[in-house]
Amino acid sequence: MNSIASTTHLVLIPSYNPGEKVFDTVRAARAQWAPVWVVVDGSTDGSTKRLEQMASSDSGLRVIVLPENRGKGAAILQGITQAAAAGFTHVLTMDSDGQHPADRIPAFMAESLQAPDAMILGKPVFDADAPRLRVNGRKVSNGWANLETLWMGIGDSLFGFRVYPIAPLRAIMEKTRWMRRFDFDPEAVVRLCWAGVKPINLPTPVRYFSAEEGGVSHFKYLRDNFLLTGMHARLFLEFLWRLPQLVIRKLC
Ligand SMILES: Nc1nc2c(ncn2[C@@H]2O[C@H](COP(=O)(O)OP(=O)(O)O)[C@@H](O)[C@H]2O)c(=O)[nH]1
Ligand SMILES: [Mg+2]
Repeated sequence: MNSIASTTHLVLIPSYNPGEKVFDTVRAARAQWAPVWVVVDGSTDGSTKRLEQMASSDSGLRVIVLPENRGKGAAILQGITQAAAAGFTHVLTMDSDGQHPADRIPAFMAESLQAPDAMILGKPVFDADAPRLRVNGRKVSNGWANLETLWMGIGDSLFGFRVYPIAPLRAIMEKTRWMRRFDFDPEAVVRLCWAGVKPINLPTPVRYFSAEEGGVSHFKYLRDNFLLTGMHARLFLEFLWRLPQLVIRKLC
């Protein structure tokens, strides 16, 4: 494989009952980059064994298996803790279900190598199949995230194709019990902005697959919108407390 090999930046793919698409997703990521780590989060769909088989013949691929499902953020925290222990400084997170474009990995990594203190955020470019409810729903989360950071430049609060500097992300996650499920992506960008990590946004195509095409989603509309609303309520209260400091930073 002619993928780019790195000792500082790795691709991290959290995975929970992802369906068939995960195998192509991992192959596509590996074609671009090494190492790629998959964190299997208590999957029960048989994907674990097949992923472990793939890793057994590929030194650029590692599969970390967690015994029970704890959520996307919890899986990412596991991954970045082990990545830091292995000497990595940055992770590119991407979904396991084929929605994110693996061919953008080198461009995101190059941007991060240029600006290692920044976070590189994908800004989704939706195809015609994207469900309107999801596209419009994220405008609400984006509005809150921009207010909570006084418009410091978050292009999209929910999109999971991103490069994070590991150290500040870990420090933030270790201080809270939240950010373990679908509240991970928006809370991470808001808190990293508060911590002074600058966002760089790159337009990124995102695909939506029908169930017949192998599309799988674990987003539950009521449960997860409830989680996201509670998260923005928490962040908004903390924002009020941080407001003087944020205004000073904005003006300087
Ligand atoms: N580790 C882990 N990852 C998850 C879990 N739920 C979702 N993910 C990851 O988050 C990505 C986005 O979730 P998904 O269910 O596809 O939501 P959607 O794309 O917003 O409809 C998935 O592709 C997985 O990579 C979970 O419970 N555990
Ligand atoms: Mg998805």
